[in-house]
Amino acid sequence: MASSFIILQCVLVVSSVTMFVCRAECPESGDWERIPDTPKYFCYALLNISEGVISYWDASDKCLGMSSSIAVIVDTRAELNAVREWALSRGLPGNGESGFWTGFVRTVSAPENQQGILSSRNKAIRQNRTLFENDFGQIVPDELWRNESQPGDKLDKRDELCTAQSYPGRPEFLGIDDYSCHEHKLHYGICRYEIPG
Ligand SMILES: [Ca+2]
Repeated sequence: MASSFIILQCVLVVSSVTMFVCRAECPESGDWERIPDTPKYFCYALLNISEGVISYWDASDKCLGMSSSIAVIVDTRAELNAVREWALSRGLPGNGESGFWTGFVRTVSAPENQQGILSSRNKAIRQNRTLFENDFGQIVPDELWRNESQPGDKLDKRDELCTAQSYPGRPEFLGIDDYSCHEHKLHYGICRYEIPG
């Protein structure tokens, strides 16, 4: 359980009222770090880059195994940029399309039919931003999408249910895109851990 890894730092505060003030920290096991310009109750860890790119489901599973964390999610574009810059500083390759998975997933699949045709209904599903949610059922904030043509710019056999920050070394590509969760173009993983409040 995550709680077994929590370290409580307690300090004795002597003032008009004497008390102990305790502050939770990042999990002790693993390379967890705080990232400047992100909420102070989150810790982040970059999954092993040397293992190469992985599927979203692998990234999500690995995070779950690390203090019950999740594939990174953010609330704002500025926060996404802070995570991007931190990951680059920790060894995330910045020279290609592969970046890092974000924990927003489309809840409804929209494949082509057996004849390889995408129905207008499924095309609309792919382009429906409100169908992409995080683990807490929160819809992707609009400002996180990379540009107006995301999601659902690919209308082929790939049903792109997962999301990632791609081209991490290119600031002009800041924002998330939809990708197939497990094939074609894969990404690296970043886990986010929430310090219990
Ligand atoms: Ca896309």
